Amino acid sequence: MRKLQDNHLQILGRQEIEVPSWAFGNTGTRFRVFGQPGVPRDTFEKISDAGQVHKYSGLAPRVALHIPWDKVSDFADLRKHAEDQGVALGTINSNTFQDDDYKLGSLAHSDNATRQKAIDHHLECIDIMHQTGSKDLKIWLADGTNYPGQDDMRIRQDNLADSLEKIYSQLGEDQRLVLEYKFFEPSFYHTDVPDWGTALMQVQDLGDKAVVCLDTGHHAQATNIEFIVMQLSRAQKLGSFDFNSRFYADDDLIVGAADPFQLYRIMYEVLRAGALEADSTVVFMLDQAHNLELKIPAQLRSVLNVQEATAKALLVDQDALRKAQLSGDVLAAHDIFMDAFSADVREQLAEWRAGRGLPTDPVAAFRESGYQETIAKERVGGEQAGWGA
Ligand code: PSV
Ligand code: MN
Repeated sequence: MRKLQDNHLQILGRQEIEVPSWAFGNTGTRFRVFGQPGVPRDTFEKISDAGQVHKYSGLAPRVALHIPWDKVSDFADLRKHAEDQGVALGTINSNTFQDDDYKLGSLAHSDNATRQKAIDHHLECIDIMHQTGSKDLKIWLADGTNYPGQDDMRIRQDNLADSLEKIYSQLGEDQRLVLEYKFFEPSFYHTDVPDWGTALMQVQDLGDKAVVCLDTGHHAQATNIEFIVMQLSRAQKLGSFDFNSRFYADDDLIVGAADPFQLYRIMYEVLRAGALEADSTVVFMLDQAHNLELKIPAQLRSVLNVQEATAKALLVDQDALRKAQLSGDVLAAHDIFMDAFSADVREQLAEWRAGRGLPTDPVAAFRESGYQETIAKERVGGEQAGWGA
């Protein structure tokens, strides 16, 4: 069985996976949101919970925020609180999908006043980024239509380009605009940014500081996502990942739970793209909702799943693989690729953790810590955070 070598361990040592603040709040389906005791009542408590994920895994040093859900009166205070918990504030996600004014769209809207409101929201997000020290402004739009003829798709695409240009022009020197696509939902007929091709065209028109976010749950069944990773990287527009897994649509389940083999294939193309190199600018993030399971251990499981898939991808004997490919030996090439996937890296990763003063089993260590019981006891009263807060 192939074993992780020093150079692999070095790469694993610098892996960082951002966790989303919204993973710690109450969520559910459109039928029901189930509450859990101890769920945060404000952004500060969400950050404290996120700090636990990093404390036990050593993999999650940043927390992504969603505006306005995570708006606080003093972001300097929040930044300091994050530092005290051993983490930093990361990607700022805008939100133009929960306001009546955006019923028919936001940045692509045909009405200029509504469009301006959405642009202004993004400028506010940029202001916040200056206070939090965040580098990325991530934009996912619910814009689209439900019925053929409802609006002019072409004009909307031009409107979107114009809105993005206005936002892009206000970015700071080291800030980026990251455009996320999703093939449907909440719109069912057409979506204004439905696929990587549209996202790529839009960001290519903007400039170097505009890149694409690939959310693994945002594709049709059987889409070859690793191909998209490769293609965006060739275009130098692979900006970030929202990791999660799906059985049907945008399920937002634990990454690697539905299809560990797909996650491995994605991480292999990530590796091939140089996105695990020290100078890479690609950001890795989770975008998940934990409706039934406890949230902190679920986030821990998720970052560990990404690490495990990465370790397996690192085990691919790339020289042997290329040789087999060039000689046209289909089965040998496939065997080499599968061999790394079949390797059990869990023991080596546990050793790696022990060497860094981390618990060999982070989920068990968290469970034994008593943190979950403490927050359940202490966080009473007030309104729990959830979808939309
Ligand atoms: C949309 O489904 C999405 O994936 C976007 O990333 C949002 O920011 C996130 O969910 C949370 O609403
Ligand atoms: Mn997402």
